[in-house]
Amino acid sequence: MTSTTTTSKPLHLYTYPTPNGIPVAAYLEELKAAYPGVVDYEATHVDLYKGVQKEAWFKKVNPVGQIPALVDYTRSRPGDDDKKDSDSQGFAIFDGVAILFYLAQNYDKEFKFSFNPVKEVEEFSEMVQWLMFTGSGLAPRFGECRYYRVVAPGKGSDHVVNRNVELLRNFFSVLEARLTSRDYLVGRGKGKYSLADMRAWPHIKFHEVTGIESLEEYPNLKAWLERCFERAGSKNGFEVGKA
Ligand SMILES: N[C@@H](CCC(=O)N[C@@H](CS)C(=O)NCC(=O)O)C(=O)O
Repeated sequence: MTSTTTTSKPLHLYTYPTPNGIPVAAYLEELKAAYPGVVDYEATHVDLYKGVQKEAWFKKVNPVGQIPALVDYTRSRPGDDDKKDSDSQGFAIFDGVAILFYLAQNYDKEFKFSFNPVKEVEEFSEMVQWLMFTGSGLAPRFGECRYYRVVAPGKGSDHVVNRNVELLRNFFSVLEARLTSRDYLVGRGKGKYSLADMRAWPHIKFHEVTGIESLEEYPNLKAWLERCFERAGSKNGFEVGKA
């Protein structure tokens, strides 16, 4: 893979099945099933272990050089409308949460997996809060724990390794408490499966690589993970972007 692919599908996802990549694939799968004939996409595997994400062609899609990234071929970048260059075709979005919001705004008009920011002000705000919780807390802490355990074992002091696991456990406990008497993180009653859940569950799914080997002490979290993962969209999304 040395360049972006022009496809017949309106949306093209560049990804790898990591906890940051899976939420976008899972959402696209949910949207595809919920809006048949309206939402469709193709996916390209970006080989993170070969450094494909740092190649020049990919950095035109995501200047940060990371997955996930999405190109929407039904739109163009502001200012690019008159360009003929194929590089300028499509509107590119980087960062998992930004992509989820973009898809919600443009492809989930009935708020099936989101909340109406005007009519459901509190729910929408809570969804943003849990998205931020994962994006700025759970995900980076997960990354640190995995790094010292899988990528660079023995390179971190016991203090650093233990502190990261302790902080991650705290995030697990926050989720455990939130999920008391609820099925999903946000929504009235028992809640509704939304972006907030989609962004978070893949991190919990991979808990073993962080050093938290069992979820037995987090029964609500464990049940929620099973509930989220039993969805076809989750199972399909989990496979997207594999080599
Ligand atoms: N904040 C970003 C983080 C993305 C991220 O960390 N992606 C990782 C994979 S999970 C990646 O591409 N790593 C390869 C690299 O940084 O070179 C997001 O949520 O999209």
